[in-house]
Amino acid sequence: MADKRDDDRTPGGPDTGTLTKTRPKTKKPAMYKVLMLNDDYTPMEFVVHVLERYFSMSGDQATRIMLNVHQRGVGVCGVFTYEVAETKTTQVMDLARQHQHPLQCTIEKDGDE
Ligand code: TYC
Repeated sequence: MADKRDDDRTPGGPDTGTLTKTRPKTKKPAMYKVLMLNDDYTPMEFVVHVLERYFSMSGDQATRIMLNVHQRGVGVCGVFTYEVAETKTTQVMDLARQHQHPLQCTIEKDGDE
């Protein structure tokens, strides 16, 4: 014999309810790329130093990124939350200014999140 509850599955019957999907309360923050721009005057060693110091790159990694920027005009130093990206950009620009190098960094919203 069928369970009595099977008969109750009619619209408005006792088993009717609203199913709410539980959404995680945490949302991934938007991410931002720190871009470094090429120029004709900033010494290569300075750019490598900046990449090691502010973007925690190894010497090899920093040299590769620097040469990439030198050849292509622009390159990605890393992807961070907005505040971190902004802080790093400011730190790089401040150090460059102190050394009177025209090195430029910019921030761009990361597309693929
Ligand atoms: N083009 C510079 C030179 O020949 C080196 C350089 C590389 C400068 C990367 C900026 O973001 C940069 N000295």
